[in-house]
Formats: sequence, C-alpha cells, structure tokens
Amino acid sequence: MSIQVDHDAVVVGSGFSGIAMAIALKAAGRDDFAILEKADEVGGTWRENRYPGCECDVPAHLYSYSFELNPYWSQSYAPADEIQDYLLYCVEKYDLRRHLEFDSTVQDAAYDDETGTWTLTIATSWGTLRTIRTRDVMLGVGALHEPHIPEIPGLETFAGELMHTATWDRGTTVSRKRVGVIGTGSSGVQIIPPLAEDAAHLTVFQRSAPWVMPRSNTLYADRLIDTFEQHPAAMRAHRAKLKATSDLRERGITSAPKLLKAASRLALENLHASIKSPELRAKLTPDYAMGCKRVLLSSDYYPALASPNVTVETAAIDHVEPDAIVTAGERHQVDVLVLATGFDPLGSYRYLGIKGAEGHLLSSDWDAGATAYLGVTVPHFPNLFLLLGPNTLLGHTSDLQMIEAQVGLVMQLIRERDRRHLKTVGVRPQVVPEFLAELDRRSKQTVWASGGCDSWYLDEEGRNRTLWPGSVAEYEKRTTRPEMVDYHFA
Ligand code: N01
Repeated sequence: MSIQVDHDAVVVGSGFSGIAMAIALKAAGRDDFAILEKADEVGGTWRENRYPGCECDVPAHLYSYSFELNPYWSQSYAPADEIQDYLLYCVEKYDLRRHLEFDSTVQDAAYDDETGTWTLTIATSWGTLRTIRTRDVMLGVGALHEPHIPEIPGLETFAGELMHTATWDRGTTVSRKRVGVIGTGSSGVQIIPPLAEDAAHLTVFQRSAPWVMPRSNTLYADRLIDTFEQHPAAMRAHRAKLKATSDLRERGITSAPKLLKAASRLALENLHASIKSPELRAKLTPDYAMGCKRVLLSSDYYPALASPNVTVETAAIDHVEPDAIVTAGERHQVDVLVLATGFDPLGSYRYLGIKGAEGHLLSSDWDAGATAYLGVTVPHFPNLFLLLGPNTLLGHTSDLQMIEAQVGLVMQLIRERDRRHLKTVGVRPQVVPEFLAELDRRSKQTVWASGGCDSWYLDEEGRNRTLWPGSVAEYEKRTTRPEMVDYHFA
C-alpha cells in the first residue's frame, strides 16, 4: 500500500542547518520537500541577531559550508550582514526558494504508528492552522534561539527601551542616551564596544568576568580575494589550516591543562596591557578556569570598558525600576536596557510539541534532560532527525562542521532505509544509555566540569547536554561511517 503524503520530507527552519539539509536532499535528487520557516526570510541566527557589532568570532572561511567556499569574505571574521548575504546566495544558487514556506511556525508534529508518517500542524501569524503530512522531518530549529530573559525583580516595570540582543531593533539609536547592558558573554562582548562609542553613558552589569583573548580582524586584500576566486585550491588550503588550528584550540581549551595555562597567561597579559586602572583590572579578572565558559575573542572590548563614559558594575542587581537598575546601594539610571543574557539552550526543540511512536512525547522523554544519539536521532521518534541537537554544539570552532556531518548521517540513514524498501528508520533504544554514559564520563574530564564556573553548557545537575566532548574529527568519523546496527529499520 502506498501512503499519501504531501511531501517526502519537511525541513523545519532555514538557518545554516535547514539550508544544508535542503541542499543535500536536492543533491540526492530528493526534490519533494518543503522548508518551513516561521519568519519571512531565511537566515536563522543571522537573520535574528542584528545588534551593533554582531559578527561571528569563528573565522569566516571556516564558518561557511565546505562545499560552498566563498572567496569574497571581506575580512577574517565576518559581520552578521555578510553571513546573511552568504546564506541568501546559497538559497538562490541551490534553487531553494521554491521549497520555502514562510510565516509557517510548526506548532506540533505527530507520528502515526500505522503509516509511519508525520503530520505537522503549522500556524501562521494570522492565526490560521494547516497540516502537512510527510515521511521525514528534519529539525533545524536552532540550538541557541530562545532568548533567556533573567528573572530580575521589577524588570517588567522598566519604562525605557528594553531589548534582548537577539531582538535588537535596528531603528534604535543610543547617542545622547544612558545605556545599560546586562551580561558579558559572547554577545555582550560584541555589543559593548559600539554602544560605548555612541552612548552618553554605558553601564555594564557584569556577574562573571569573561576570559578574553586578543584578536585581529584583518580585511582581506583585493589581491587575496582574487587569488581565492581564481584558485579554489588556495582557498581550500587556507580553510584546512583554519580547521586544523581551530580543532586544536578547541581540544586544548577543553582538556589540555598545559595549553590552557599558556592561553590563560596570554589573556591576562592582554588584560594588563589594555586596562591601566588596577581597580578595573581586578573587576575584569576571571575567577574560574579558562574554558569553563566560552573564551571570548576581542581586541576592542577592554579598551571600550576603559572609556571615560563607561562604568563596570559588579555588584549584584537587586531590582529594576522604570528608569534605573538598582544594585546594592547604587541606582544606575538608564534609558535603554540591553539584555545580553544568552539563550535557553535547545529551547526551540523543547517548545515544539512532538509526539512520536507509541504515544511518546519528546518533552516528557526529555524531562531529565535533552538527549539524542549522536545528537541526531531519539528513540521512539522514527524518521525524525535533529540538527545541532543535544551534545553537538562546539565551544570554540565552527558548528557548521557538525551540521554537515549530521546532514551526511541523515542522508545515509534515509538512503539505507529506502534501499531496504522499508518505511522507517530510528535509533535502537538499547544503544542510547551507553552513549550517554560515554558523554558523561568524557564531559567530567573537561574544564567545563572542573573549571569552577556555572555556564549554559551544564544543566542544573551539572550534566553536559549541550557540547560535544570529543574532537570534530572524531564526530565526523562516527557519522561518516555510522554503525547501521545501531538503527532500527522497519
Ligand atoms: O550568552 P551567554 P551570549 N544577572 O550565556 C549574564 C553563541 N554566540 O548570548 O556568566 C546578571 O554566554 C551571564 O553572566 P554569568 C555562543 O555559543 C556566538 O553572550 O552567567 N547577569 C553572562 O555574562 C555563546 O556561548 C557568537 O555570570 C546575567 C551573560 O549574561 C552563546 O551564543 C556571538 C543574568 C550571558 O552570556 C551565548 O552567548 C554571540 C542575570 N540574571 C553568541 N543572567 C559568535 O560570534 C545571565 N547573565 C559565534
């Protein structure tokens, strides 16, 4: 009996993950798919994050698809707009626009045991609902997507302009205004220098001092761009070098104490050279081991904090009033308040209502934490594939490498299922406990666990459910040659 579906596959989300998945489906001649996107344009992270100073702190030639290298990156670290343009270029080049359905928010997905198909319920911003039936669902909904809004008493009473970095309104101007920024992670470190330049006064509310390494962002000379354009092999060699050094740094920061020590020394020298005031320097000296949280790269962050119109407040925030942030004993008046407070990791996956085989609910199965085999497949959720799912983010190198490996794995699984003329593929439940035990064992040996900090890497029980604890090369190997016995075909 052949089952009627609207599409063979539905890709949810059109950021780097969704676009990579769609390109792979297309390349395999599996043209019957839709890409559902809740917004009105592609881009994911790079469509949403438009705050001043937003860029990618991973080198541009590594933060691009390996199969679509871009000779035209203007500088070693690309600004957000340029990355968004790159994604738009990919959409046109691979003829994906006709697969895209905008203003289509997937509310829930339900698996039908009988037919082995999924039915997605999709809402528009107008409130209308529709359904799509499909065999495969690929979720590229973004791992760091749902803004984390801190629970600070009185925050809702703030009467000035209030924004999270991921919801920055491009019309906002800060000149002649008093601005407050809460948070000094990757987003905070990027937004603070341009705000310090424009605002009348900037108060930075820092809870933990980050580790900051100097970074030079060089513009690529026209001659080099021409060389990359005319000699793709030179560009590939450049990328290979970036990949090797980034992987090494990632491994070093995570679990090589000697390398960490040397890097920590460099970061403290950077702090010393940039900040002359001993009092400010003390405030900016991290009190946990480097690598426990993401190491930040910036050469204009410390100089911005040393500007005369900038105050670094390290006292805990007590509450917010309509025009001020109040810390122990001090009232900081602000007109604009920016929350650079990060994201709810894997939040977008949790908020989707996903009902799998035999009534399994993803949200319930993930009660004790989000888990997936190699971050991609979840027991009892056949023909459902996660991209950048649990334990597959990277701390300090390009997540695109993980996305490409995952897309490759998904393609192999569905190809194998079809080769066997079967309806479904999913991970065997027996395989997962051992995999999770391995993740826990390896994560405990990293600086994330031993570095003496709280970070979004670990959950409340101190378990890592976000980052991959091995090397990129190892992940690539495990996904390029998957153990088909780990999967159940039916
Ligand atoms: O968020 P974060 P982010 N009161 O969670 C503070 C990616 N990314 O948006 O450290 C006061 O790192 C919090 O303080 P503490 C990247 O993967 C990539 O900056 O918890 N402060 C911290 O300082 C990154 O890791 C790029 O003590 C509060 C900050 O807010 C991830 O996104 C660029 C608070 C949150 O830092 C998240 O980065 C940007 C409270 N109640 C982001 N709650 C690239 O360039 C939180 N904080 C690739």
